[in-house]
Amino acid sequence: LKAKNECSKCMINQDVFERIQGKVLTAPERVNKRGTKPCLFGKGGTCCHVCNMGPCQIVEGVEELRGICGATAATVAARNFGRMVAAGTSAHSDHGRGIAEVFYHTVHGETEDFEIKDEKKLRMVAYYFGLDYKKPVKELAKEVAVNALEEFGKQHGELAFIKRAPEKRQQRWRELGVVPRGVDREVVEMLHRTTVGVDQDYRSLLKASVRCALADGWGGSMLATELQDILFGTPQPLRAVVNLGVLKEDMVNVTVHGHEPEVAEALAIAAQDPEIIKEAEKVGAKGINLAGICCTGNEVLMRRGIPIAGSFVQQELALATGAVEAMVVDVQCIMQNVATVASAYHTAVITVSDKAEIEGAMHIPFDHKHPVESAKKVLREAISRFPKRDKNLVYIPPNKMDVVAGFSHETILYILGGRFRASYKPLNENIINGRILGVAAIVGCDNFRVFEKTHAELAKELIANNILVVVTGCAATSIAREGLLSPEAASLAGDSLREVLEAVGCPPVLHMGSCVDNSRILIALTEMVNAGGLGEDLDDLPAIGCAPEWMSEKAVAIGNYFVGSGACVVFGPNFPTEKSQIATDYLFHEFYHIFGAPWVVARNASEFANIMIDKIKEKRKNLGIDK
Ligand code: NFS
Repeated sequence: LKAKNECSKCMINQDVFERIQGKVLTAPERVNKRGTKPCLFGKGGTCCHVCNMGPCQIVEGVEELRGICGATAATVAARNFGRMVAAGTSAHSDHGRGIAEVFYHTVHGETEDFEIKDEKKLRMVAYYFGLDYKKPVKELAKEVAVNALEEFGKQHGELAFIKRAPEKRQQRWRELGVVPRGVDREVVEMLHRTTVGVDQDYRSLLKASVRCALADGWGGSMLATELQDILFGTPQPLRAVVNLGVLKEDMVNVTVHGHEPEVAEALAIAAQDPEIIKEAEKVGAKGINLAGICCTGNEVLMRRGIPIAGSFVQQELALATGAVEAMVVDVQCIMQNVATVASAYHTAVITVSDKAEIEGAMHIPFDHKHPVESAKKVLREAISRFPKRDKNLVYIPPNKMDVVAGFSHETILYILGGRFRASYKPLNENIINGRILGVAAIVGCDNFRVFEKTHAELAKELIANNILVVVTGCAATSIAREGLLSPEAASLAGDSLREVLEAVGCPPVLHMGSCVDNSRILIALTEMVNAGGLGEDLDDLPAIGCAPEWMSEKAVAIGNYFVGSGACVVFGPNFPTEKSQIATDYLFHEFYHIFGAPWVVARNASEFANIMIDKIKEKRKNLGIDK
């Protein structure tokens, strides 16, 4: 708690902490109780637990401290890194498969609740699948659905969206033998390679981890984004509000937490049903207030302008307001403790996915063929809890912030290029003439072990240096809380960037969506290459990515597909292979020669900023535009 009686991390007033202290134990307290130092072997990647002779904690360069099987620290670190990439890829890609199934049900008439909202995108995706994209929509959509599902189980050839990368990048991948064949195949192969006694060369393991990660970025995640856009609409800039202050005292508050937008979309439709509103009014509420948490929050913020109550680190606090009737969770990033916190209030934690149940939560299985019916069941449960709300326990912090979100790469085309000249050319021109120094992505999680506001401080530093910033995931929410996602924040930008932003009226930090939507950034970067003047491949661009507070394995997969695609990635405050200098050097130096981009680590906001600005300047120099 800082001087302002406010947690610098999640901006929650001291009153909330005092109220919940002793009542429920939350993650920040757990961090304190556990001490601040986690196991260094585990943290640095050199604890090997893939067989029953261990776990072996390995010290690099000490012969007697190799694994029982003889595994070196580099092998173990590379193996653990590969396993993180495989797990991360599986998560976002299974999300992609989930949405592909919803898409299949919808276009085969098995659910009437959803429909095709973006026909243009449907035809674009069909084109990449090699289909006759001019066919009537209904017929084409069925073929796209089948092809999308097949991408996951394909055994040979190349993933369809690989063709979307710049030609030169595709060539490099083919020469290196890292083009993903099928999403599931790459995940399974990575897991196989890393079981005891299989791939034991850190170089081979790390190279293979790129193939697996590319299956996420240019495969599962990209499919998720595109199919969601076709089904629920491609985001366009809209105004919305974030932070816990979006919860309402006089309404039934339902937070949607997790990742797949299907459930949240169905809840949004059901919440507008006059019958449901009447039921809410009957118990004395003014209606249903939906609010997002984590990436589900980002999905419905981007498409519907539904407010976000909180990022990953705020999920327990949303419940501790005492004002939430139900927290609906699907998959990913849901802390088990939400069930415990909820049990101290009248709140129901409702799991809806067959893949994710939580002890102490209520399970209402989601019927994918009748999503809105299922959503109504969930809302009725929430409504039934409203009369049980204890007013004495309710405290909704006033903190909330206006944002503009919804910057899909398609809308960036229009905003920067104008209605009649939709292209990334104007952006490239502004980069070439030096008004914009480059582009930086701040992505990934927020993390209870990071005590500074790294995201916002970094974003401020970058825009002050005329770097255009794009954000996704919980990083986006934490930057949004600080007011950087509004056009007014352009005043914090350097002079020349501000001029550009004011001309088009957009914020200096562009919210591009959830974590699967990092695929939008891959496409935006590719469009920059295609627009000309900034080289021929992604590694030529003055662009860089970072995840300053990464926590999930998904972030490692994301970072790895960006590096494999040619964009340097800075991670912090620690790196998962750190206890092996050899494996880390390979990722930090050798990857630069192989993929044209290295991994880097930074510890705090100013270190991040310095590294990122320097790297962008280096690229400008290589392009000969460093006047
Ligand atoms: Ni991304 Fe979404 Fe947030 Fe991290 Fe978790 S919500 S997929 S993993 S914590 S950004």
